[in-house]
Amino acid sequence: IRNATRGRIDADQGTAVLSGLALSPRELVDFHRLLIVGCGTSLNAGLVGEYAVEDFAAMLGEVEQAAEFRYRNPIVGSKDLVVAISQSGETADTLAAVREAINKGAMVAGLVNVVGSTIAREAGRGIYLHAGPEISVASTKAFTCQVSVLLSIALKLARGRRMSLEEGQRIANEILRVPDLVQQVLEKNDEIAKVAENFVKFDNMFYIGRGYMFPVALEGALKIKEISYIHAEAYNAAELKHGPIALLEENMPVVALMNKGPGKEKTVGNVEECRARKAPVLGVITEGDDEAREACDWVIEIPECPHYTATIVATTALQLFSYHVARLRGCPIDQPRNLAKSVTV
Ligand code: F1P
Repeated sequence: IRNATRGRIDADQGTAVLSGLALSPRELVDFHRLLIVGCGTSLNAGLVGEYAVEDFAAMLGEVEQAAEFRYRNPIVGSKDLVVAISQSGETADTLAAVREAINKGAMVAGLVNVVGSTIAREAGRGIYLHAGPEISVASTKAFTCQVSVLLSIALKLARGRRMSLEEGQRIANEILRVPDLVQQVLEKNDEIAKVAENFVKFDNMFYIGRGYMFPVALEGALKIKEISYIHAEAYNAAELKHGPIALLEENMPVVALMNKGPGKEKTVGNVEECRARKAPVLGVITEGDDEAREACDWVIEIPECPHYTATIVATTALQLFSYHVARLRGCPIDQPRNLAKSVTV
């Protein structure tokens, strides 16, 4: 994370890495919409970006599945900045979305790990994440760095539009706390491994969260699917009532993102509804939050932080949780079956 943001975030300048976007001052304030495309983990990170752009900068953000983009004649043009996110920089669907956006006259930037990759070259402008190569097939640190940079972009856009210097600096300071908060989560490794023991026997899981915690639920479910082969679905917590609730029973554990922040009380209510239907619940909660703890069967505690940075902190906890479930189930964690590092067809 320190690398991705180069340790330098201040509210007024944004980060050094943002210069890769190569937006003129006029383009920076003029463009109408930040449209983010990606696949898999990169798509989930993009959703955090959409939320942050609308939350910080009050401008139109949108995230779209790169794999759908070219099949639906999307409306995109010169007033759009399209940010294509890809760890490998080679994902075929994301590359196709880049080409579609360029053909339609949009400004296109890549957010990639791999220097010189096809998306980086064709996008023409962009930001390298400096996250280093992913050793395992499933993306982990790429997500962390993608979200760090997306938060920084949102902050930069906010400063260009409406946000005061004080407010901007407050957010910048929160982003700079993230490496230490992540370190605190990593130090809970043994506790998380213990919680994971309870999940080895399950074949299905739900993940729920609302607001910024919804993309975290999506990424948590993706990681457990990819490396432990447990079928998992993520919903925004309110959506649970609109169908999925029919599946709740004692063999359908629910991972609930209940850390302190907007919507937490409502999510605690959803957890009570799950447990009333005998579904066991693992809560990701804020340290010392007894109300949330009592609502759950098991908890993973994370340090207190705003929801926008909790996207990284809570995801790290869920990555570690998935790792231990996969390990206990005897899965080949770094080389999951059927998955390729870059999906180039
Ligand atoms: C996208 C992605 C990864 C996933 C797996 C397959 O890759 O879906 O998120 O973990 O590696 O590819 P990328 O476009 O970010 O390289």
